[in-house]
Amino acid sequence: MNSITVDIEKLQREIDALALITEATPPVVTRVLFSEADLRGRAFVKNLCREAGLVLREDAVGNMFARWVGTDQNLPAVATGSHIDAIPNAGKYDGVVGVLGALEAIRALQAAGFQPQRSIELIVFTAEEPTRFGIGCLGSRLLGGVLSLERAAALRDCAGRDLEFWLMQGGCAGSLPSVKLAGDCYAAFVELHIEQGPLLEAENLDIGIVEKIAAPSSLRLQLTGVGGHAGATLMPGRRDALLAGAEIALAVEHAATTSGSLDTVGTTGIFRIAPGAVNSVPCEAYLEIDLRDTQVATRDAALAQIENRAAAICQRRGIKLALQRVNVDPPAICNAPLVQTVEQVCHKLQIAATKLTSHAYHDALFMAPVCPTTMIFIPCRGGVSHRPDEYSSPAQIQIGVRVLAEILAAV
Ligand code: HGY
Ligand code: MN
Ligand code: MN
Repeated sequence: MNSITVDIEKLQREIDALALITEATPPVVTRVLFSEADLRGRAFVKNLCREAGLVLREDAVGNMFARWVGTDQNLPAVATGSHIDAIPNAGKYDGVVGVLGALEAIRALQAAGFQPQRSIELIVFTAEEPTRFGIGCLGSRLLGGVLSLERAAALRDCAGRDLEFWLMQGGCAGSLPSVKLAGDCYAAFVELHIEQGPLLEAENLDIGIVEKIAAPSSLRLQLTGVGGHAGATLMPGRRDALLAGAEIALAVEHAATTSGSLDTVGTTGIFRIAPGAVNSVPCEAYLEIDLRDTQVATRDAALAQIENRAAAICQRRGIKLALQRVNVDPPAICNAPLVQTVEQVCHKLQIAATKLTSHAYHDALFMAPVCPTTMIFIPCRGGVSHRPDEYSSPAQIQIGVRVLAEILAAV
């Protein structure tokens, strides 16, 4: 095989082009599951995969698979990939670097004359972001069989539309049970992703090799109080759903900041009220809470504290509380030999790398129980992500793709 050269100019043009496929106004990127922009983004990526001569298929929930067929079909493939869906007000690198960068890693290997023995498969996972149904990693959960078909069928978006409705919108075909991967389908899964944190930049490192992915959880709370006229409803006896929600949001912050662990992070990312008139006492409040930690015990203790506080707050304020645990997931421990292979590649290429824990979750979290898994992180400016000013430089992306190409050839 000749030397591997990453065409970073071509890759950057593709990243920039995909960023223009958005529900928002560029440079803001928003692509929610099976929205018109998400469908255009998927078509854009599929075309690039076809141009690279990859064999495409899509499963019943829209996970996309683009395979470079190897010479030995009996060997399990090596997989890579990430997501192209994006939350509201997002940037253009989260997920996309792991999809278009993986495609460029494959093209670089093709150009170097590499002929894979085991197939190399690029996966574009459906709905890594939780925006549509409130649960993240929908596609990889179903691939790994960790989301029951009953739970999947019961998912609803904020307008009450179910998964079937959105699968129709996405043009998906097939049955949900067919999505689950067979046990020995992949020899390894390696996901390239921006760090979404400050460590690599702060320590002037080029690559992070993920050993562990933090344990995510999320809650949905529907608070029902009693509305009324803002002028005529005196303060004593009010049952203001917004104020109960506000106390709960502060309880989330308190649980996270007093857990004893800096890794406990709690966010009330969605807080809607009704009826939403300045002269009407809020009778409804809807909250979505995201809580994580690298240690399950600490996360679970904080979660229980939040649930208990929410119940007590609503009890005291005469508010009806409907609380749902949307997901409570274990952390993922990445495959040590695979981590070591990435370390050796970085050493061979004289790339400054370190092992680390991912505080963000990724599809790799649900691929880890399926096959040996790790992630390759590249720095992002100021550790910023889930914002339009998210940024990784072409040079940083090029190094990540270069390392990924070596890994795909080495596994
Ligand atoms: O929220 C996360 O950790 C991921 O970026 N979806
Ligand atoms: Mn994200
Ligand atoms: Mn991501």
